[in-house]
Amino acid sequence: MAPLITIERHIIDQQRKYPNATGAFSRLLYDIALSAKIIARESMRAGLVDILGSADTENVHGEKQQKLDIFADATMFHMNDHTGQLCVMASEEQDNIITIPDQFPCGKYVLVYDPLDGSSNIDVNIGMGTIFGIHRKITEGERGALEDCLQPGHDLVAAGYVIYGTSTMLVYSTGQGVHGFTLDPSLGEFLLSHENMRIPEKPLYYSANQGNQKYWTPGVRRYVDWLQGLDAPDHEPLQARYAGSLVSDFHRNLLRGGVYFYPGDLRNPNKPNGKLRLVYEAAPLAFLAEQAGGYASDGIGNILDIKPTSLHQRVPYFIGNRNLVEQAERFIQEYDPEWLARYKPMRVTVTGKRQTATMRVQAES
Ligand code: AHM
Ligand code: MG
Repeated sequence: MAPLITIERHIIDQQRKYPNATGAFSRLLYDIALSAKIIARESMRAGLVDILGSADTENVHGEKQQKLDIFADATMFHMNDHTGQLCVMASEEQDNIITIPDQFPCGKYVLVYDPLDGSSNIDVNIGMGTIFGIHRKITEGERGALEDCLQPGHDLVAAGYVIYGTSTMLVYSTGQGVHGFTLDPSLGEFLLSHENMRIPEKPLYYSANQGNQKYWTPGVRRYVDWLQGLDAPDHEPLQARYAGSLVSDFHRNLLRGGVYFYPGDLRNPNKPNGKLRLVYEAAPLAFLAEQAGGYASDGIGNILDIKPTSLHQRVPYFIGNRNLVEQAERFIQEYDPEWLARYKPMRVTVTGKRQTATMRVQAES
């Protein structure tokens, strides 16, 4: 019988590679996995208990929150507020940073998360996910601050997601490859099922909300034509698949190859940034994509090089096989001068720093 590797064992095995590790980082990952199990259990019962449907409240983006959103948000917070590993958190569902309650000690890590991504799918039983990113504390003082949460993706020390689909999976990376674990409901354990995940070289799919095509820029429209093999005799068309749930769409493309995109558009001249949030969604998955041999871009350059200037900043997003994402950049560069003139994110390019940050935390944690 092949040995069963639980996520706990995997985390401990990784930690053993670093003689100076104190275990703080490993415990943080363990607590996130435990939060995921609780959210998974609750989402499996959606429809059976009084958890389905809207909670009649709005989040910071003016969107209606679902009850399961609130549950997932509270679970992430309560499973991580008291452990002494974190100095601050930020959630897509909260207006401001989440401080650690005064009665609990603070640690050296920062947790950013989208507790339930794709939650518009709750009522129709389509997969959703939790996305998380972990940074190191960079500010002085015991308690964390906003600046700790506004770090570029290339300073992430770990990132991951949980997908609540036909099975529940947790996929994470600490900068040493991407590893996937499937929840065995009978054991209540995440078991290693996908070691060293790599995006297949030959992609199968593209994923986008084509209902928005009317608002897309000329470059993005040409890009979709190219993905479909139009005017590209050497290029086989990709198949379209869109769940409307970023984690599900990303996970499929991670396993099968492809590109997901949610571009900026010209609908609102003052907001050319698309829909997805840099801190909670775009950067953590970009970190995973790079670790799996892929790439994520805002249409201009690496998502990981964008310095967030606000907690809920949105970014245009292209993620998946590197060649597919770079092709989007080429079309945008050539055909979208109007949009390029309006979209000006802050970039911090620090060659070589990405690896250094990861290695630093591995060595010190
Ligand atoms: P959410 O965090 O409020 O769920 O929004 C993010 C979701 C993504 O999961 C998904 O890819 C996208 O929004 C779908 O948006 P649309 O319905 O506009 O296609
Ligand atoms: Mg989301």
